[in-house]
Amino acid sequence: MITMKDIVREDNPILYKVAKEVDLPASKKEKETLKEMLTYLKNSQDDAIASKYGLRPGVGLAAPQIGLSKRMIAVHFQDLDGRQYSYGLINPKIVSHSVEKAFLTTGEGCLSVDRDIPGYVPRYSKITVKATDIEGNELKLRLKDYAAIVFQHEIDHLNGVMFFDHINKQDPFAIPENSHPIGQDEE
Ligand code: SB7
Ligand code: NI
Repeated sequence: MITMKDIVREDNPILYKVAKEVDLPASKKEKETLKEMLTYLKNSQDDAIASKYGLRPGVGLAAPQIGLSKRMIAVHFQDLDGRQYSYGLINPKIVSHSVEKAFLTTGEGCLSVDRDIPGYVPRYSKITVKATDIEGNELKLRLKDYAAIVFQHEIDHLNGVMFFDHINKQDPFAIPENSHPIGQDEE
């Protein structure tokens, strides 16, 4: 079972490397790891299990965050309209994106970062992602707003990019160009 002791922190160079493509079909071990990553997310969102094992709640997890430099991510969350997203994905790729951006009014956090880093993180408001799921099916997902933000946070981890890399250093709460807020005060 994956717990916080398995999660590498921001001082680990693996988080700043470009992760390797997974050869398809994925191995049994790679698929098991991806299932474990998804289980971490589900467990972390169950109050009883999370408090028993000291899990920080997470909506996504990328393989480099457990010390594995391979292009695999897991996501498990509901968007603001209540739509459930639960996927383990191999070699996810953003194949197109909007010009328009979006940002969470609360900023972002990361399981690999043990401190609050305030500021808006500009993301594309719409993306199309192609990936292979755990069963080996090719998927094409059209995502917007909150869902698009979560997927971009995870895919960034595969490219050695952290959420704080996107925050405006001069003015962390400057409204990004061409963007709309997501969260309490949206629309
Ligand atoms: C806020 C949090 C996340 C994504 C987008 C906005 C995920 C946090 C958990 N992770 O560290 C996953 O990489
Ligand atoms: Ni993260």
